[in-house]
Amino acid sequence: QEYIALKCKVMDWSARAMEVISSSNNIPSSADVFMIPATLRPETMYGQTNLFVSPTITYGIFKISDTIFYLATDRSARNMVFQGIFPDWGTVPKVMEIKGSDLVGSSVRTPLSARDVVYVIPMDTIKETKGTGLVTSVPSDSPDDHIMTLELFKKATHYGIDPQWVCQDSIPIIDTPEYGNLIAPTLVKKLKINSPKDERQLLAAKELAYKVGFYHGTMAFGPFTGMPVQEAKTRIRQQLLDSGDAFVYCEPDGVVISRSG
Ligand code: ZZB
Repeated sequence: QEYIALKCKVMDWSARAMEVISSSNNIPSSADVFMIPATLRPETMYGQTNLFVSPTITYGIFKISDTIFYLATDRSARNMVFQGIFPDWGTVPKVMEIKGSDLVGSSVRTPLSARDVVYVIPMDTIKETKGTGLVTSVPSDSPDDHIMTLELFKKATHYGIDPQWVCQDSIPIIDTPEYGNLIAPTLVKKLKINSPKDERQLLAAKELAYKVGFYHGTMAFGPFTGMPVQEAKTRIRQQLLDSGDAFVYCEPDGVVISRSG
């Protein structure tokens, strides 16, 4: 599986993350830390409105240089080691750990997004075993992201978050003949999905959104407006790689690398 790993620079840490990081003393205050969500849909990056972390995952922070650090799961870092992403081949340059729950409320800059700076919010259904364990929220085109956003806003107290962190406006970025320019909210309504726990319907909605978005979608935002998604996808992917805002991250299918880092 080939993901695009996006470099989202931390603009502000949550109070809790700030405490953990400054007490560890391993990251110079002048350094940039990037949270690294992994996506299969670079063409949707215009529509990012939040960044999801799992409150129950412990993430690692990895040193790229004296001034650049990446934040992702240990598991993804062990894969990155063999892909020339870290400075020394074969070595995981981990400098510290931080809990996902501590990251919530931080803010990051999101390359290409109409929103620019977005808040980090929690998502319980993130899998440790996939991607980098961070997910960029695109509620216009991802049914999972749309329903999680609604849930968090409705039950902010239960999730221990400030409702203002949850972005309420999906950005129309892809138009489809079948479901208009906000395919995820449309499918969530049509399939009567009420909560992130409606796993079966969410899976169906996701598959449909992937297919219709890719085969019938036309860009409705940004420099490739009017271009079919199939064509725009490779161009936007390349643009993100060329600008240095993203890198390719590959995951061996079904293989678990168990070497400890
Ligand atoms: C932005 C985005 C925009 C995504 C969209 C999807 C869609 P898949 O589809 O199951 O193979 N993701 C990435 N890592 C994780 C994780 N660890 N746990 C849970 N979800 C994860 O997985 C790939 C997609 O699932 C990724 O692409 C990411 O969300 C999320 F408009 O990134 B995506 C119809 C889907 N649309």
